[in-house]
Amino acid sequence: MLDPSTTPRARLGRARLLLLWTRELCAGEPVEWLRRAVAGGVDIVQVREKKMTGRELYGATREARAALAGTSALVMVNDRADVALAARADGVHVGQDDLEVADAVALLRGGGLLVGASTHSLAQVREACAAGASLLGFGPMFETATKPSEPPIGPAELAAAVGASTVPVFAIGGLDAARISAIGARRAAISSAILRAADPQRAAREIRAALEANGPLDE
Ligand code: TZP
Ligand code: MG
Repeated sequence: MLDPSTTPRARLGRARLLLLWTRELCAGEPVEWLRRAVAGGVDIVQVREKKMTGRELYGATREARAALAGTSALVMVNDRADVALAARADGVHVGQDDLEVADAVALLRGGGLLVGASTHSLAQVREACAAGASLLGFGPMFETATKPSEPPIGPAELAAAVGASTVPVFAIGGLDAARISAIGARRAAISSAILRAADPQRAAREIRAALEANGPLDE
């Protein structure tokens, strides 16, 4: 577990494991699953709720913040910069169909918030870095029921993305500990393999160990 007193940016530099938290995917009570996952080694929680209204997403984000108070976990909000600001989250995560990275940065950086961006190609990695993104998701590495629409990307592209990026890159899409070992990822963003687990703390711990076994972080 990281020190909660350090800045979000410093914590991001050492972060390995990002959890996409979606309540309906949890195999048990969602806030308990969140707490247990963070106890197992999750560094960043992205509140990802595609079906919620803005007010509900605000409520879920506040709930995550309250549940994780006293831990060093960062809390980010998927899609909605306004909700991230209102709920005093640590940042927002935007995809290729959301606000542009530069606009999210312009809105949020004054408050010191982080802007994460989803990328699916080297060109998008370079573009997001140039626009001021603080962290990137890159994938999908494997097919996943969580986001069925995109074709998988191979491990060689992941290595190229990490090399091209000026900010931390989190591999995403259908990952578990074995697949992380197979593709050599040092950082990952994960939903099902933790939230669907009977023991989310153990799942997070095993995934984190696989990430660490792939080598040290550059940042
Ligand atoms: N973007 C690409 S794959 C994905 C997102 C949001 C979902 C990751 O979830 P899982 O269940 O770990 O495959
Ligand atoms: Mg989005």
